[in-house]
Amino acid sequence: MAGARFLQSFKLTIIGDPAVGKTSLISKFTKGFAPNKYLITIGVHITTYQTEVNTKKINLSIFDIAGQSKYHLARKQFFSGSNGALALFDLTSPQSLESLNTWINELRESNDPNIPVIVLGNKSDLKQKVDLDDINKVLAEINVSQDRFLKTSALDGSNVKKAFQQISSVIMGQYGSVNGKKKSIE
Ligand SMILES: Nc1nc2c(ncn2[C@@H]2O[C@H](COP(=O)(O)OP(=O)(O)OP(=O)(O)O)[C@@H](O)[C@H]2O)c(=O)[nH]1
Ligand SMILES: [Mg+2]
Repeated sequence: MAGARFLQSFKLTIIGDPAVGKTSLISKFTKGFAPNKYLITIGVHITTYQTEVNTKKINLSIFDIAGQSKYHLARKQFFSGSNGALALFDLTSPQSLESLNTWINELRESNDPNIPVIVLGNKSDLKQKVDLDDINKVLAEINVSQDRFLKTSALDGSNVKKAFQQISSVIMGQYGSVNGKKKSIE
């Protein structure tokens, strides 16, 4: 139909250790505020959100994956079909940085191995306890370039919009159709 608008949908998966701030980051982005206490995610929590890349509207299904190891077995089925990922660690937790390797490997096993990934060092409002050298080392190990790393804070909102904008834009570049004929909404 001439003049019809089209909405493309993508699956964005959020990964990282327990308590790094995945749920808080999504809430800050989609609702404008982060919960003020830790509510452990069980299994997976899915939020749909409409955003824009270069004036084109896109629909994101944001999969908030539980970080706790007891949900490990269930994870792979949630990874499947992801178009992109935000991989979080906590800037106050060296252990959460080390864990990124495992998270990324699992994600790539269940997807296009070239799936776009942006790494976020979250809790930038707190005193950082992770060395930049160690961050760069892990980025090299997981084959993510340094321009795909951002420090964020779900608490004060720093770089939160930028993180979702950047991953949306890379996803569109990699998986978006040229004329937007994936899904008609009119
Ligand atoms: N200071 C600070 N605290 C944060 C930030 N993001 C999250 N938190 C706190 O960290 C704790 C864990 O946050 P969640 O968002 O629930 O963590 P999660 O990664 O979803 O954890 P799981 O669901 O168990 O995988 C909560 O107490 C949050 O308030 C941040 O940017 N700065
Ligand atoms: Mg959570």
